[in-house]
Amino acid sequence: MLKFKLEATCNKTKARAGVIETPHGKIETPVFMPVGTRATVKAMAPFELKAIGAQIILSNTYHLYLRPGADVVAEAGGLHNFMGWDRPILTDSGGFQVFSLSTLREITDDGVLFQSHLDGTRHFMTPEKATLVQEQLGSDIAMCFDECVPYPCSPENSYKAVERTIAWAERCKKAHKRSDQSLFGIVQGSVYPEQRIYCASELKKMDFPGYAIGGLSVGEPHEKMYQMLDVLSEELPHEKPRYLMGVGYPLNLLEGVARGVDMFDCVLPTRNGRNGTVFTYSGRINLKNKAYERDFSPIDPNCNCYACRNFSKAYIRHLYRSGEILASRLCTWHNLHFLVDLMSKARIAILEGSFEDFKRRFEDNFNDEGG
Ligand code: PRF
Ligand code: ZN
Repeated sequence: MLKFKLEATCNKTKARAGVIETPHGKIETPVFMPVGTRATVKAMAPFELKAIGAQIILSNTYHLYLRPGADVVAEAGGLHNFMGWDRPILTDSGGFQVFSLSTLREITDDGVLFQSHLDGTRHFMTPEKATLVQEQLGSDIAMCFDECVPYPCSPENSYKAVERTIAWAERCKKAHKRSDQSLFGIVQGSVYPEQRIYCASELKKMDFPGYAIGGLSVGEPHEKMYQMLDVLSEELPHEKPRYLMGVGYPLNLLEGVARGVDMFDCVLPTRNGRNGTVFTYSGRINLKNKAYERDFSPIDPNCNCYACRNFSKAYIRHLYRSGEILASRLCTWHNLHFLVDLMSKARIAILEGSFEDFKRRFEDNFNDEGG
């Protein structure tokens, strides 16, 4: 069902520009996917996401399974109908959230027993169930149920998770029935190159229409993440899309693109936006800072988002200090625009053969230590 066309590759880095075709339309890559965990991208209505240029959003199996329940979403006609978003949707399998959010986890080869973070009820999630739930949600792209280990992790424990992730991918693939939905495999293996290569090569045999790189951006040094991406850029099939899960810090995005990653998602722009932290081409700033009390310039003079075209830093700072919800909305709007736009600029640079210059210029201007 899903088609991926590579349009250009950079001749100095491994960056690629491509187009993914889904039942809900085309996605130009590289792409940043805003996160709509509970069937809403926090603070943004779907028409606003369109105004920003968002091509695809991500939602979460774990959350929607617990509330309102996959049957409710199915009865609404699927997630697109339920939330009023008619562009592509990718759903994560819950393989990450069940480990990071629930309590009393008990993991066996069969699946994961966990207690809901909402009401303490007990549930048993399996690869088959995660696949079925995603079919009920009706996303365009579904993810395999995987085991994401924390960092640091011993090679032995990581290897066990890799074996389980491979076996579970096999079961997800077998359970997956919807021909209008594409199921992606997820590569685990912590920071161990041999395990990453092994996991990727086993998943490759199952011939998934796309591959995600999981288990990164979980606290490891950036250099380790880049090393894993370097290893996988050779191992994963070139003609399929590659998705780096949970990465959204601007410098990491460009390093990922340079290593052949096509898709990214992260809560960073929405979460940061709600507490007044915004990205600019010169770095990250917090609008609550006293320095902006009388700064009547926009968040970023180079940005043409709704927030930057109409409001000043001083005004948005005032909204934060007054507890007005428009503050969160404007900062979320700007941050999402910033990342969506960064990927679209990167894409144009790849097509024009100037990606390496573009990346260097961005890095030279972006002064920020964090990640
Ligand atoms: N697995 C899944 N979802 C994820 C991750 C993973 O490893 C990550 C890791 N950064 C984010 N989201 N299924
Ligand atoms: Zn802006």
